[in-house]
Amino acid sequence: MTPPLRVYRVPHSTNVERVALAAALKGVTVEWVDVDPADRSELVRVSGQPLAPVLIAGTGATAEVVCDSPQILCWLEQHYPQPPLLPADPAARAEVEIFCDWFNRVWKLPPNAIAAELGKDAPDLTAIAGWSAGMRRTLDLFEALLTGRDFLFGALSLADITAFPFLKYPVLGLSAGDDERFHRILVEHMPLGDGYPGLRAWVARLDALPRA
Ligand SMILES: N[C@@H](CCC(=O)N[C@@H](CS)C(=O)NCC(=O)O)C(=O)O
Repeated sequence: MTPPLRVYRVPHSTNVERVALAAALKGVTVEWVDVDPADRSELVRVSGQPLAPVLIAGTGATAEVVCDSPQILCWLEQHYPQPPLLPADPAARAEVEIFCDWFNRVWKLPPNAIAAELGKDAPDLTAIAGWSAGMRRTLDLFEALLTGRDFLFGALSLADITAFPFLKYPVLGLSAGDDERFHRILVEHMPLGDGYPGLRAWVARLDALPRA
């Protein structure tokens, strides 16, 4: 019997949505454990850190605990290889892996920096304007990647799953009940105007996919 797969989540979480998308595409049933964002004690108890998502595979002393959404996506890909979310061709696979790494370690920094700055008593508006301009510039990169193709690297992959929960904000706006500063920043600092048809169509395509 397949051991139960539990995933701890908080509401409106971008990183949780990555896991929900990948699990649904792979037909994996997830037992969601809802965590109150104001009380992370259960997350800390099960994983030693306060951030969601956390995946727990199995039960008891042999249970595997995986933190950090990129690690969880990797775990799902290894344990549930079908359908693959990484290309079989090594060069194409490396391109997707490099994109995901860039997205997680570089692209995410400006919106996080803006959120931290806005939390200060006297935010540095010049610094915010610089980070904001950097975010807007990346919109052109995503639009270019989507030229003549439906997904960022051709076929649906971890690149799309990794980026969509963040890039959906300027297209879809905030969902009901979502008042997170970080999400508002994603809406406000990536204005699309009348442009970015490829990005808009891609967001609609991804949003139509199931969630576990
Ligand atoms: N690198 C982690 C980041 C996880 C993370 O930041 N999770 C957010 C929800 S999307 C969270 O729990 N934030 C804690 C907080 O807002 O207090 C991942 O990709 O899973």
